[in-house]
Amino acid sequence: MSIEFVQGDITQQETEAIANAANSRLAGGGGVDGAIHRAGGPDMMKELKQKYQGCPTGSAVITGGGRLKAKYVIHAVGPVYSGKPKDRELLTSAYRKCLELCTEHKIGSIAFPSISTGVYGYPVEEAAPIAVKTVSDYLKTHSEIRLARFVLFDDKTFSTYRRAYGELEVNV
Ligand code: AR6
Repeated sequence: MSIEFVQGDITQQETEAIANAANSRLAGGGGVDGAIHRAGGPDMMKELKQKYQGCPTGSAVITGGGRLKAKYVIHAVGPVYSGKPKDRELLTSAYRKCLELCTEHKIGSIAFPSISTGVYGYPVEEAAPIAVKTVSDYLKTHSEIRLARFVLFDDKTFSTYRRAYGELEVNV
């Protein structure tokens, strides 16, 4: 199994799938969601509207990637940070659902943004260990996914994820 961390723009990734940090109305928005819809073109929103009536927090749905290099986009809905224990559960299940959709659709590589740590206010120091552990645990038991890559936009987010992965390795 392979987990990678890169700093950059997720819309440029050539993994088979990229994950999006969407909202439960699947209505598009700012941040990474806006960037993915702009780069992917209007077919993605059309498909979302045709196939799904929103998506609960902590879950995810899949569409084609439109004009992106990635064949699929997995639209995940992370929690709006509340400081309650439920946040962790919902963030874990958002990442997990993305990975389950990969298994279901025979997708061997996926790139993730840092779900919930922008507009949704989840402190990156808290979110990074949850994200990294959830993905790492899944990959250990699902060899069909050969690559999970975290694509982090800014320096602080990138270094926090790298550190979280280092600490995870120490603890296993
Ligand atoms: N590539 C990778 N990461 C990015 C990119 C990019 N092109 N652009 C931003 N980020 P956010 P959320 C980072 O706010 O907190 C939207 O309006 C960003 O720096 O995009 O889950 C949706 O429609 C941050 O580290 O997602 C929802 O309403 C991370 O992506 C809401 O925001 C996530 O920030 C979801 O909020």
